[in-house]
Amino acid sequence: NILVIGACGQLGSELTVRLRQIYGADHVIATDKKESLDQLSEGPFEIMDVLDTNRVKEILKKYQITEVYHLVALLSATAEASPRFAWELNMNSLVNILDLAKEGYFKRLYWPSSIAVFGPNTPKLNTPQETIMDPNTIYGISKLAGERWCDYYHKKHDVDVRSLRYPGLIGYKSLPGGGTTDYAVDIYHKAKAKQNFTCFLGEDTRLPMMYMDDAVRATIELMDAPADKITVRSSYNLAAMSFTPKEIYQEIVKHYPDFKTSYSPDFRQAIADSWAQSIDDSVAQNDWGWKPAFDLSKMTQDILTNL
Ligand code: VAH
Repeated sequence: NILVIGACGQLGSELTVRLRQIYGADHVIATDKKESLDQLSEGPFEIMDVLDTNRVKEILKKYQITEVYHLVALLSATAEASPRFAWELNMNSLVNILDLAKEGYFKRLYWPSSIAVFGPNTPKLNTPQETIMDPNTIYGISKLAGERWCDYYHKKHDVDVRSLRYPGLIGYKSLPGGGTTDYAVDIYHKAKAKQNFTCFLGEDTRLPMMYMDDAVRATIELMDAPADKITVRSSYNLAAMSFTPKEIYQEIVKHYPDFKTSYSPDFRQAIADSWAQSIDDSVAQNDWGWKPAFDLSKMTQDILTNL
């Protein structure tokens, strides 16, 4: 059976629904610290604080879990407001889960990293899999440290942990979750609601982005790949597209000619400026056949049709 930790989050809610479609609702146990969501109602749900190791052990045994998706973290902007709690939550939860894998409570672990592991001195264009990484946000520091713990536990204890450095993820089924890339989620809601949009990043801020459908598929394809195909046990670079607030606005205005936007950069501009602008994911393509399906125009079409 599969356990999703953080099932009510932006990624967790969509990943849980997809996993249940593939493996059957009863085989995918959704957990979160807070109450469940309507879209998770057709399968088992448990309230669980990932930092409560005894509670995690109880759930792993109760449902005979073999695979864990540990998705809990404070995202970049939120983490800057609570650095110590973000470090404790993002790091202690991962190390707890890695120890449980090492002790044999389950077989395979997925844990998300991010382009936030790249920093001001990382090459910004076609950022390679192996490169300088000097993140200057607590979120990025916690994801970089987490990658090192994953690689260490794979090499020292043969833990089958797999990870992806997600670009900014854009999904329309949940509201923005405290990420620096979440302007690209909010802009669609505002366009659909016929409201004007104010972007918290400058119009030319280019960032790597990915439609949630692609991110969910990449995650499941990586977890289904044969172990001998996986050459990266820190975290794989993963890419689909890169765009600026101006470019996404110009795509949306094709559908909503009266839609207006303005730009008033805030503290999140400095976070965005420290990150890579485009990602080289050739290692993921070569190891397990990664191929994105959505570009900006196809994503915009899909979101505005379904929102
Ligand atoms: C954030 N959406 O903004 C996340 C992501 C690329 C950044 O990890 O914090």
